[in-house]
Amino acid sequence: MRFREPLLGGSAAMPGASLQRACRLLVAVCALHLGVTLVYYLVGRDLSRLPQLVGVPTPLQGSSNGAAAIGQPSGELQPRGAAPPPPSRTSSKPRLGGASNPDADSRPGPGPGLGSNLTSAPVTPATALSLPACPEESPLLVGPMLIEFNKAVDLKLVEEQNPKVKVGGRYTPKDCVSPHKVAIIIPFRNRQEHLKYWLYYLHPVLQRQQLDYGIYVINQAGESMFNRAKLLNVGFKEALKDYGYNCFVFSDVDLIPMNDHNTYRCFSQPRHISVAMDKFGFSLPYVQYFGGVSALSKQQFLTINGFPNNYWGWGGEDDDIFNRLAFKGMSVSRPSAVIGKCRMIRHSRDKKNEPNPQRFDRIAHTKETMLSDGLNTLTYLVLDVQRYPLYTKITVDIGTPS
Ligand code: UDH
Ligand code: NGS
Repeated sequence: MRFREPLLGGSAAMPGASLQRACRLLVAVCALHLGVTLVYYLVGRDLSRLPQLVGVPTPLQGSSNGAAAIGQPSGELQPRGAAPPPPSRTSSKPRLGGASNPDADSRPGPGPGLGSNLTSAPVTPATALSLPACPEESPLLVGPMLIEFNKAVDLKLVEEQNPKVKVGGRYTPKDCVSPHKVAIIIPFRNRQEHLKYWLYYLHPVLQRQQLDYGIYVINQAGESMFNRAKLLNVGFKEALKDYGYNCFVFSDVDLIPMNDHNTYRCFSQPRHISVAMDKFGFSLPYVQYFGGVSALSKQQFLTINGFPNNYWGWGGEDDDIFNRLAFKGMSVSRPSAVIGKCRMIRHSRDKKNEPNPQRFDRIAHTKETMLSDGLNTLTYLVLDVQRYPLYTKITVDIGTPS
């Protein structure tokens, strides 16, 4: 009989040789087990990093700035100040905005049209869980600001000066959770120079105010008569498809606050923000005046059936909105005339925005018309959505006077 050579020398015939072999086998199995465990550990670590590399957040990463909520493209990874990325076009096909229940449109999650690819993920970013609530008044405010319109604005520089603003003009405070999820809606047509000033002045202010905000420029397509209030209705509906905004600030493009304590947020009553405009000698032109810049919570806006759709041309639509609030038993909240000072960029009257001769008759009938003219009868066609670094521009066909 021939015995195998022992692995570690010695004679197989020695007493205890079988025990020795068994021990060696056990050590070998243990080593193999350790090796396999190590390999699994290393592979597991690499796998957990993969989503980050391809721009997909892991469940725990989320996005503390909420930018993912608006379908932030991979271009965001580029350093700011690099070659300007083309605006991110999220929709080129016309979409019909119907008179559907606005609440239905605001639901997060997949849905038709723009909402399906831009709606925020219905999860709270994990980072937010450990952040404190933002204070009632931001500690970052500076008070009165010098506002002037004598130097041209370079938007590229404005981008560089506001590195925390994400594509589409979205910002979320990093150090605290803001209860104010504000969509700022700007009615627009052919006022690019004014828009540049607005972005230059407002982005720093809104960040200091610690708001969770997004900027929406609602651009009226075509040459027909301008309709400010209808554009604002469109902004309300479209912004809600992006994110769970709970507050809507409606701002003319040519109005700039002079004091950052004038917070662009909502209050328990509808808020009038532009209460002391330079062109009115820093006071109200009349007590019911609700034009320029105002803020309504989502609920306040829904309660008045949104804004009227049938004020074509200049004037009266802001008075109609005031009437709606009054008929629903609301009052107007305002800052003081000192905090509420603001400047308007001087300009001549726009073409196709001449005074509306029907406005006096219309504001005399708000009580009846507000039920049948508003969010429940709003129709429009979205022609284009562009996500610029500092704002989202939605070009829309709102039709012509009927
Ligand atoms: N708007 C545009 N484009 C237009 C018309 C209006 O973007 O062609 C927007 C813009 O945001 C503007 C807002 O709608 O700030 C309100 O426009 P408005 O014309 O009703 O009000 P505004 O105070 O001008 O800008 C009033 C007439 C100014 C006449 C001045 C004569 N010296
Ligand atoms: C009122 C208009 C409002 C307008 C306000 C200020 O007369 O729409 O003047 O206008 N109401 C009517 O015409 C019924 S402004 O001086 O800013 O051009 O907002």
